[in-house]
Amino acid sequence: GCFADPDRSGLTATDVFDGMTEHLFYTLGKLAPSASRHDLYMALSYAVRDRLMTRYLAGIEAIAANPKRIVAYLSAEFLIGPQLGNNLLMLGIQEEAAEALKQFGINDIEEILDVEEEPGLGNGGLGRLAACFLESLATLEIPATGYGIRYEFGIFDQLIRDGWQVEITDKWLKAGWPWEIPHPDQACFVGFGGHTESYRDHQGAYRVRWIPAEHAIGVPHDVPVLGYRVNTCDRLRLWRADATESFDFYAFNSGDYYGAVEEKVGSETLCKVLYPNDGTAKGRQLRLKQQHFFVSCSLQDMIRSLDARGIPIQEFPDHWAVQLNDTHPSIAVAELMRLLLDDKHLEWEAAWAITTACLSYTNHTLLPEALEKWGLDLFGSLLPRHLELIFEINRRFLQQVRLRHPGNEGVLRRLSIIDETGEKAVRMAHLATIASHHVNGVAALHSDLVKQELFPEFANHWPDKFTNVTNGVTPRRWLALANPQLSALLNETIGDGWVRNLEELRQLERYADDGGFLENWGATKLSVKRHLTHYIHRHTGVLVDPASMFDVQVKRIHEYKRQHLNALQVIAQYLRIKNGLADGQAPRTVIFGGKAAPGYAMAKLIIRFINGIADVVNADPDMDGRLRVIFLADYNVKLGERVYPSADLSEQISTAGLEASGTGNMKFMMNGALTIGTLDGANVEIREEVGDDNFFLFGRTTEGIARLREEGYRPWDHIDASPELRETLNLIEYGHFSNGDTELFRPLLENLIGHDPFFVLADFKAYLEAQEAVSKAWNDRPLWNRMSLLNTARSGKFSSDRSIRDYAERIWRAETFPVTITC
Ligand code: 26R
Repeated sequence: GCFADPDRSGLTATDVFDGMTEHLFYTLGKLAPSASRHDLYMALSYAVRDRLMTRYLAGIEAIAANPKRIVAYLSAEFLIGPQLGNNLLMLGIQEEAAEALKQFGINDIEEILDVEEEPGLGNGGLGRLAACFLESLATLEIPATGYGIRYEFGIFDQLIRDGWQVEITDKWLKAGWPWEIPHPDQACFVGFGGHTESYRDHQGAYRVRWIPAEHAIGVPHDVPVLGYRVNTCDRLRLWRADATESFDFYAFNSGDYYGAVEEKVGSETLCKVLYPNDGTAKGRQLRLKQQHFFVSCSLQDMIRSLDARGIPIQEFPDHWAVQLNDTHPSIAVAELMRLLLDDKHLEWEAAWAITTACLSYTNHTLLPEALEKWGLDLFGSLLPRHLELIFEINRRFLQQVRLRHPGNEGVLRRLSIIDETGEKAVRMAHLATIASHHVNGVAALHSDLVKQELFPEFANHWPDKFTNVTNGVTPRRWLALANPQLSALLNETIGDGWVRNLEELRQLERYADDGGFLENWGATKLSVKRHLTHYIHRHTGVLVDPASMFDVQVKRIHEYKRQHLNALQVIAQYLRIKNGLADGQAPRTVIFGGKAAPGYAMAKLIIRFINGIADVVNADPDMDGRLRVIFLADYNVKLGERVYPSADLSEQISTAGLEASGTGNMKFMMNGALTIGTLDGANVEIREEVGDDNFFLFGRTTEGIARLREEGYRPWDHIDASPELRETLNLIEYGHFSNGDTELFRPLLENLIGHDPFFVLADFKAYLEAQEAVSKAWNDRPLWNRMSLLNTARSGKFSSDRSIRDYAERIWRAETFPVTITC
C-alpha cells in the first residue's frame, strides 16, 4: 500500500519549499518574513524528516510482513554528527534544498547547515565508528537498530583559555533537536538494587525473582538513519530515563508530595551526562547504572517485538543479532539470562543456548585502565540477581576448563570472570567473551594482540571464536559530504559509483602519471585548504598560508597517541630554522585538535604545551612563511568535516601496539593525505594497501616496544645520542615556551625522561628522519600529488561498507532486505 502523504514525500525544490512553508506555519508558529536562521533550519529539517518517515515506516511494514534477522548494535556511544546535510545527501536533494532556501532569502545553504548543534553522544573513535556502521547498514539495506543512551549532556564543549582547556556543558538540546521522535508508549521499566527471593512456581519448579529497590522508566527516542539513495531507513533508538510515578505512590505518600518529586529528580540524573574515557573512579557507579539501564531497555524491546508478532522466544537468535560495542553493554549477558530464566521461565540450558547464539563482542582497546572491572560490592548492591547469574555462568564455565586442564589452578585463575588478584571484581571482557559466539578486534594487528596478549587461554580454548574485522568509515560523510570539491573531480573523472562502492576509486590509478591531472589534483586540494585557512583565521586570529603543508593531528589527547612527540618535533623544526639548518625544510602549518578527559592532568598539560609552542612560533618573524602551529578548539564531527579534506599529512604516531585501529587515519587517506605513522592499528593495513613508497613509516614495532619494556627503557640513552633532542628538551626546561616559567612543563619533562610507558624519546630520532623524508617529497610537488592521488585511489578497503559486509557475512549472518515504496 501507500505509506505516506505524497505531499510530504516529493523531492523537487518546490516540494521542499512547500514543506518548509507548512512547518514554519504549523510546527514552528512563524510567518516566513519573521523566520530566523534557526527557524529555517528547523523548517527544512522537519521537511526532510517527513521524507525519511515515508521510507522508515515502509520498512517497518515490510519487515513485519516478511521477517528477517535484525542487527541490534548496542553501544553506550553514538557520535552521529550533524544530520541535516547528511540526510540531504542521502536523499539526493542538496540542490533542491539550496533552491528552496533561496526563496527564503538564503543564498548559501552553509549558513543554515551551520546552525545545527551536533549531538556529542560519544567520546571519539568508538562512538563515531558506531555511527558510520549504522549508516553503512542502512546503505547496504540491512535491517538494523542502534540501541544507546540519550544523554542530556554529551561530551563537553572545549574552550581554550590562556592555553588551557576549559570544559563547558554541552547543552545540545537547548534549542530543540528535530531529528528524534519520542515513543512514550513503548517505555520500559528497569530495576536497581534490592534483593532476590526464591520460590516454587505452579509446576513446583524452583525459580528466582528479583525485588529491586528502585526503578527507572526508559523512554525511547528514535532517530531515523537513512541509507544512501535507497529506501532503507534504519533506526537509532536512544533511551531517556524518566522517574517512575504511580498514583499509588502519591496515595501512600500523601503527606510527602515534595519528597516524591525529589525522588523523581534523582532518577532523572541517570542519563544526565556522558562519561569521559579516562576510566577515573568518579561516577563509576552511575556509569554501571547507565549501562544496565540502556541494555535492559533494549533487550526488553527486542523480546517485546517477538511477543507482539507471536514469535516463540526460542527463536530469538533467528530474529536478532546482538553486537556488543566494547564491554560497555556486556551486562547484556546476565540481563538476557535473567529475562529468559526469571520472566520467560526457560531452563538454564535453553536460556544459555539462546544467549550465546545471538551475542557477539567487539574489543576496542588493550589499555588495562580501559578494561572494565566492577568490584563485587558495588555490582552486588546494584544488580544482585545479575551477580548470582554471573557466579553460575562462571561456575559452569570453570568446570569445563577444569576438565580440559586438570589441576591447572593458574589457568582457572586467569580465565575466571571473577578477578581475585586484588579486591574481587567482575571482569566484563571475560563475561562478554564467554557468552559470545564471536569476539573481534578492530584491525588485523589488534585482533592478533587480542588473542596473544589479552586472552591467550581463551583463544586456545575456542580457536574459532576470535576473529578480525578491520574498521572502516563512511565515504558518504567523510568524502562526498565533507569534500564536495574533490568529489566533483572524482565524479568527472571516474563517475560517481565510488560513493556506493569505494573500490571504484582504483580507476584513478590510470591518472597517476598524467601530469595535467596531477596538477588539477593539487589545485583542488589547495582550493579546499583555503576554506580551512579562513576558519583558522576566524577562530585563532592566525593567518596561515594555504600553500604550506597542512600537517594534521586530530584525535582525543592521550599519551599513547603521542601528541607530545609531534610537539617535540615542531620544536626541533623551530630550532633548525633558528639555527639556519633548515635547508629543504618544507613550509608547514602544524594543526592539532582534540579534547582531554577532564580528569587527565597530563593530557591537559599537553594541550597547554602545544599552545605554549604556538605562541612562541607564531609570534616569531623568523618563522614567517616557514612554520605555524595551530590548536583548533572543540574538535568534533563538524570540525572533522572541515579538517580532513584540507590535510596534506596525517599524523598517526601512537606507540606500536596501543592504538587498536584508528579511524581518522582512514578519513585522511580517502581525502588524499599522506600518512606519517608507526606500525600500529590499521596503519599497518593502510600501508599495505597504498604501498611502502607512499607511506612514511617510522618507529619501533610492537615487538620492539615489548623488548624495550622487558629490557628496561632508558630515555637518557636517547638524549645522550642526540644533541638535537637535548637542545629541544633544554629549551622547554628553560621556560622558552612558558614565558620563563620553569615549573609549568616540569611534569611533562619528568615523564618523558623519568618513567614514560609510551617511549616517546625512543622514537624521536626516527620520527625526525621520517619528517625529513616528508619535506623532501613535498618539495617535489608532482611526486607528492601522485602519492596523494594513490592514497585516495587505494582507500577502498577502508569503507565501513566493507566492515559491515564482513560482520554481516561472518558474524551476524544478516542479509539485505530492499524496501520498495509504492507511492
Ligand atoms: C571504560 C570507559 C572509561 C571507556 C574507555 C574507553 C569508555 C570509552 C573508551 C573509548 C575506547 C574504547 C575507544 O574509543 N577506542 C577506540 O575505538 C576505535 C574504534 O574501534 C579505534 O579506532 C581506536 O583505536 C580505539 O582507541
